[in-house]
Amino acid sequence: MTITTLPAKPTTAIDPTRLLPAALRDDFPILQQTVHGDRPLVFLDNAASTQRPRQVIEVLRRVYERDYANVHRGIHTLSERSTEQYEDAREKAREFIGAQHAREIIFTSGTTASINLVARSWGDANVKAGDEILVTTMEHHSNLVPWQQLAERSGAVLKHVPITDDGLLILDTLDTLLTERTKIVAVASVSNVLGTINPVREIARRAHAAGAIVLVDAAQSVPHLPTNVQEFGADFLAFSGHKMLGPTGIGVLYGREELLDAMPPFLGGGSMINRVWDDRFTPAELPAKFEAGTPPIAPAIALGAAIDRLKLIGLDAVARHEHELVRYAYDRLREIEGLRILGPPPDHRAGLVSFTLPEPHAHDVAQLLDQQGIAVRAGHHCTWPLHDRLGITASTRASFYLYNTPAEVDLLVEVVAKIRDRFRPQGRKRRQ
Ligand code: 7TS
Repeated sequence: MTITTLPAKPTTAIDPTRLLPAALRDDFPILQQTVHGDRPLVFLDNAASTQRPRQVIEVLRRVYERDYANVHRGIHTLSERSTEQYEDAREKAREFIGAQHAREIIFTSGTTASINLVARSWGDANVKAGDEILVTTMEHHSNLVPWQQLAERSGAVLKHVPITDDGLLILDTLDTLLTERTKIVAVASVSNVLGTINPVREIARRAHAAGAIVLVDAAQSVPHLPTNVQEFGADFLAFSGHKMLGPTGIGVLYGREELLDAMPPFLGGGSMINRVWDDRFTPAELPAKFEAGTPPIAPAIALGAAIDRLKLIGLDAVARHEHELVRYAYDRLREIEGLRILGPPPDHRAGLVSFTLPEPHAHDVAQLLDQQGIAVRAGHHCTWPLHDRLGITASTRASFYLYNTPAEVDLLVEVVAKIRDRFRPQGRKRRQ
């Protein structure tokens, strides 16, 4: 087997030199509140959506108060300002993920829209009956259902790379799963439930050797780990602004220029055309070809501001900070009797940890945590097949970002331990 689980090193103490400055947190007005009376808000639901710093909120406000107009249309001052800032944001996104050309950056409404664009446009043009689409057992529904729909439309076969009980991809299965009929491999760079960091570069190398292309669902990695599409060998890569300090309604599809060039437009309408006649049209050049209608102008510009912020802090430093928190959380949560952590040890995972308790149900755990001011997510996290594979119906997830602190992890662990104790079967209550 290519991947083996390393034993976790029980080094529970936090190394403060690996943490980001605590003052960063002061930039996030929303984190400065109490909930349920006097409980300071502990926001550990960052894999669902992160919060925005003042710098991003300020840019949104400046755009709407001073610069806003539709882009690529009017010959007037505000339209020129908006267009320039919108295209600047595209350039920032390009640089952030190491793409070669700004025309390879398509603004969408988010990861889901980006993946659907590829499944519809590239998929319908390239995938035929009997072809194969390869995904993994740990995909978010956003990187699964569009491929199921494509398989349904085309008659292609959907296959899955399986995982170990520890939530690692079993890469040896690629030997048989990748065939000359495989057209595309769609894989998450980081799992939103297991936290597993997948070996995307290795998967891409093997997919390319088999003649397939690769789409990387980077919703959970671009905000947290340094990303370079060329190092990944990604043909397509998708991510969302709202998971990386930016607004909702904005996301990115990166596509290799020659693939995007050959693809038919997905949505039709304004902006995506070169010329229209009564009965036909010719499409615009990239990236406009895939940006029909009025785009999310202010959100795109604010995503640029979020990228500026992340670059200033440094993605290496963000990754180090989150690794320290997740390692600490993993080591401490493991000490709670009966608690099952989903996914691999910290060395293979990004900054989140999902778990189950024998009692109570994950939703109740989340509700009890909320009463103490701690926001987590519970449920299947849009990964139903993964939960089936793990033999569970729901889990509770704590997901970290650059503003979280070791003290917040301590509180999480303390409250989870209390919940566990309170729901222990009668007669087996642990002595305090
Ligand atoms: N892919 C992954 C790996 C994700 O984690 C998510 C969202 C998506 C795609 C979809 O992103 P969207 O911005 O288009 O919605 N994940 C989650 C989550 O884990 N909890 O809420 C949303």
